[in-house]
Amino acid sequence: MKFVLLFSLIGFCWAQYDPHTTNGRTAIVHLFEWRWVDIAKECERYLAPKGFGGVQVSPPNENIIINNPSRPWWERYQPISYKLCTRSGNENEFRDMVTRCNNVGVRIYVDAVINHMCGSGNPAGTSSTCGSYFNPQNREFSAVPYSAWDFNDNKCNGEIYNYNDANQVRNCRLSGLLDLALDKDYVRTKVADYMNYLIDIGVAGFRLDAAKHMWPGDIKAVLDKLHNLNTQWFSQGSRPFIFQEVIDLGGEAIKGSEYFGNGRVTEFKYGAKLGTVIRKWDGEKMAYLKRTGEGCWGFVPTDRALVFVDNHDNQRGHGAGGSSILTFWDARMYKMAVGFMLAHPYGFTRVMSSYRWNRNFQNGQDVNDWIGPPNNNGVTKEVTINPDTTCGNDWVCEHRWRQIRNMVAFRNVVNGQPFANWWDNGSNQVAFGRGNRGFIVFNNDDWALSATLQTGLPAGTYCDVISGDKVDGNCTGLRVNVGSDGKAQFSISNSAEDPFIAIHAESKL
Ligand code: QV4
Ligand code: CA
Repeated sequence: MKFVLLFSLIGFCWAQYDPHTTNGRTAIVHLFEWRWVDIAKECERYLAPKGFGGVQVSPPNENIIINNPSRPWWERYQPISYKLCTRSGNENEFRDMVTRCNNVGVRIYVDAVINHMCGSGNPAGTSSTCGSYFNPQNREFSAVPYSAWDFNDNKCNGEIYNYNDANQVRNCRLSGLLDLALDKDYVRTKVADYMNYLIDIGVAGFRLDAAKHMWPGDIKAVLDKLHNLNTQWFSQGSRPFIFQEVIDLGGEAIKGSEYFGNGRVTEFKYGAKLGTVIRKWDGEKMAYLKRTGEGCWGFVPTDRALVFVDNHDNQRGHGAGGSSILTFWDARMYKMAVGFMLAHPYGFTRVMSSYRWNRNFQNGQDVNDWIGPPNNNGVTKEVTINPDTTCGNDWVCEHRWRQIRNMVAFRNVVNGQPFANWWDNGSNQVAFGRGNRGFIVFNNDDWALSATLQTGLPAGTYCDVISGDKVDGNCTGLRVNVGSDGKAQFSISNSAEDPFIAIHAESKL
């Protein structure tokens, strides 16, 4: 009996930190602004076979339609109701996506915008993706319904100005967005009903948008109302996976650790640091990455961290991280950063998948940072797939880049293996392994790397999964010969297309 109790307790305490991926898959992809029909297809044709654990989808609930500027991506962060209709699709398409993805072992995580409704300055009307009526002036959202009683105007009648005042950060309006009174059971119940509707459809968990702007206790009150996951795809008693968007780079009243009781927390310091190091700014060197993780840099503990190189905000100058953040626009450095993140054991990892837009920098600011997804007169374009497996219609599909796709597989192969065999040249040439299952080498110096390194791997010939693939018992890219002593010779030119090499147990010939 005692053993059973212990087991259930362990199971219980892991609950909301566990992404519930199938066969221990270790990374999810944010298919930002993708349509539900395209995500369903991507689960079946790509994400399942390539070992992706799941997909973070854009907010599926009804949002305001903004026409000035023309349909910005951020209109989806201004809820009008919890009806499932947006530019990504309708409820039937959402249901079909969740079912088809779950059926091939790929989870769906919903971006839940529950701190607020639309901006206070918008005109009343039915300019919304489901046509529901709303009136920001009198706080009326008739399709929920919400009224003035359900907002925080009596606690704070203004915007957040001082991020050192926890009360302001939680009770005032973030960028003028009408702030919900999540201390009220009526509001908590409306939010929980929305999330339970999604849970019953089959989603595996949630990204809690603007979590910093909600009291941890109010979030917990909502989470306590949530159903267990749908037993059609999840084991009995599974709790929704929760990761909270809390931007904490230090120096503010709100700390990410306040939210650990509710679930994981986004660690923005990770992408900011990695970007600075790989850009070699501020005298940073990759050799300093030897002690990455909570120990050395005050990061969120690895079992509470949701980590990423860039996200939909900071890839376009919104949110946190500043100019050090690496994105698909800086492809060569970006692949190194994503490769490092996926090879290192720290955190639960999320890969960004973006669309291109025509950036227009004026005084260092991209004045086109608002531009929404590729579209025809507001209708989001299909994700077309080219013969070379890249995406068309201006979808970037970073998750389909060989170097990134193969590092997602690398992370699965080495899952559970310890960080080992670190080597560096005191500058920007570094290498490390994961037990006896994987090894990676980077050359980010301005001269060639040539070194014989202890990989920790069994003797044999391995295909480098950065320069190519293992196909029909052959390597389409570089080969690495590991001797019986586990050592291998590595040469990486500093002008190589991708100046890093990665090998693992499943790329062995
Ligand atoms: C404007 C004025 C306000 C005025 C208001 C009146 O600036 O002073 O009171 O009108 O209506 C858009 C516009 C913004 C506008 C606002 C409300 O950009 O100018 O205010 O709408 O009308 C995204 C975008 C925001 C966008 C918002 C809502 O980044 O620009 O605001 O969506 O459409 C902090 C938070 C963090 C947050 C980050 C961006 O701690 O939680 O800022 N990140 C999340 C999401 C992000 C989203 C929000 C939160 C809000 O990742 O994408 O903001 O849901 O760091
Ligand atoms: Ca709030």
